[in-house]
Amino acid sequence: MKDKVQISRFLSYILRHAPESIGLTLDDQGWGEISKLISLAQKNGTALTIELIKYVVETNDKKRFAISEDGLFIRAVQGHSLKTTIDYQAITPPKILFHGTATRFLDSIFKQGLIPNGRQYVHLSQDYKTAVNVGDRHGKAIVLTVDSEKMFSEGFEFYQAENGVWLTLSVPVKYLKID
Ligand code: HQG
Repeated sequence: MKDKVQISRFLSYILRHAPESIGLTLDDQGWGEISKLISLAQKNGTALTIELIKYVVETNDKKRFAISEDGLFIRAVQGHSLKTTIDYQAITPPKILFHGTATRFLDSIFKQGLIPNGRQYVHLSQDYKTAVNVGDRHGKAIVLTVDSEKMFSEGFEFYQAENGVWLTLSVPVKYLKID
């Protein structure tokens, strides 16, 4: 049986990026039927049970997934590259937000601004340490400060996923500062 981390990765891949890879269909809010997910995953050689899925969802370090109130559906709460996902509600962001990246991306970022790069949104965090961890995944981490207050006052929309991750479509260079 796969361990918790492997299952979380599998669910991330299926629910954020490629449900069709196992033949699963998600609705326009990103929900997939758990019973179908289990049977399709089985055919794909990944043994899942409802108990295992619930356990992974509940204990997930970043609360990446949510199960519907009726217990029948599951979705990823952020991180999608799929176009049809969640209608997040635009809300007022904190004054500043952080984006962790790798030093090797800085030249490009300070030319183009932050772009989603395959995902639907640029991911930001309220917490500095989280940004360092996100940056570490890509190389030598560096944290950028985003002037979200100014962006918001100039018409940019911000969203917050259920797990606290902040999302916006892009961040132009003028709102970015190296921490
Ligand atoms: C970079 C994880 C060059 C951007 C994390 C990042 C997060 C540019 C990379 C979530 C650029 C995309 C998302 C530009 C942005 N030129 N590079 N103009 N604009 N980039 O993985 O934010 O564990 O798609 O800085 O914790 O690293 O999966 O995004 O380095 O919350 O749940 O392009 O994924 O969560 O990388 O991470 P990613 P991210 P999970």
